[in-house]
Amino acid sequence: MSDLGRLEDLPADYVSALRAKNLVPLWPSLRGVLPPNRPIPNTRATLWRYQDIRPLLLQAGELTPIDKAERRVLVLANPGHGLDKMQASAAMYLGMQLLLPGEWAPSHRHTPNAVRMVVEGTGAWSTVDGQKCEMVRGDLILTPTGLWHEHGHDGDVPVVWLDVLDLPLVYYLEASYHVNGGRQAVLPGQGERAYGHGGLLPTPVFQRSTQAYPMLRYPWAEARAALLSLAADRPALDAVQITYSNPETGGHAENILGFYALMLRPGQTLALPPRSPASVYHLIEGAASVSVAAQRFDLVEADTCCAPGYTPVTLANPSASAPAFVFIADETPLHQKLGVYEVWPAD
Ligand code: 1HN
Repeated sequence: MSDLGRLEDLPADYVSALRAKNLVPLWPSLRGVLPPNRPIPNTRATLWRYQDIRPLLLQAGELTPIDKAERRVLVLANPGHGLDKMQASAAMYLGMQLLLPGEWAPSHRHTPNAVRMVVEGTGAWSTVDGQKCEMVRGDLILTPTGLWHEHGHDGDVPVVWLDVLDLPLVYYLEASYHVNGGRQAVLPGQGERAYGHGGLLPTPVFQRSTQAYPMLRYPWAEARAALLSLAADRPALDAVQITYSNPETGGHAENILGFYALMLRPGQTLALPPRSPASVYHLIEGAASVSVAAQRFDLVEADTCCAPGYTPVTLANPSASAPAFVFIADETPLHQKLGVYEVWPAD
């Protein structure tokens, strides 16, 4: 492979003449935008410990009232992208949000898709598209693009959740904006109950739902039970993993990011092959190590880490007796839709 010409190899007045006409030569930058054999990610393997986040988040609760914050969030920023970019990866944003008893985070809707993974506390709820979703540790609550959402808290302890959004991508597309609204009318019934029984879909007069997002709350009790029965039924299965899916289409729950729960059996080590999407690991229950290439993070409950794409990730459960439960978010639906999804053989 020959070295390509550098910008400095060109006469300065030629480069100026180009720039004056909004033109630039490709060849000095070609290897940067198209590196040989593998991408050079900005995303760095990064760990955010809940024990570090929690006191600082509670301090934010004292420093900034909810009406001065709208959403009281500490962003889990990846230093590889620059902290000000508020990115965990190219397409993923992560934040820890605090809602105190009696507080209300007003209704709005926006183009980026969000999900909440509830981390601690009880008594809070998120109303999405008129569905009042109770927030219980480990629950996944969707806030898909364009749907009204607000959060409230009728309990008496702080509630914290992890927000995962595709904000960096939607912002990059210059498509990110929000609209404020008034308090939503709460519709009767609990959306997830209608889809809470495997393979059985509501079909009034033989009609399937035409809602783009028919299910908004995925209770942790259901996901955990599904993982335990999968593990019990298939003792030889390595990856005891479920995908949070749209029950009407069978596809991913949201269009851009993918969401999964994984159970590691006691003592299990699970090697994942390098895949093109970046990924995020949040420990719901138990203990787990996440090794990203040569870097290893030992997660305790509520810790979160991320891995760049095209990198092998190995998960391990150090406990000899208890399973570990990990929530995973990644960029798989996006990569698949764009046709750039790849799985590489493990080295
Ligand atoms: C947002 O609307 C929420 O509704 C949380 O709770 C985090 C981060 C960026 C943009 C919008 C929420 C957000 C957000």
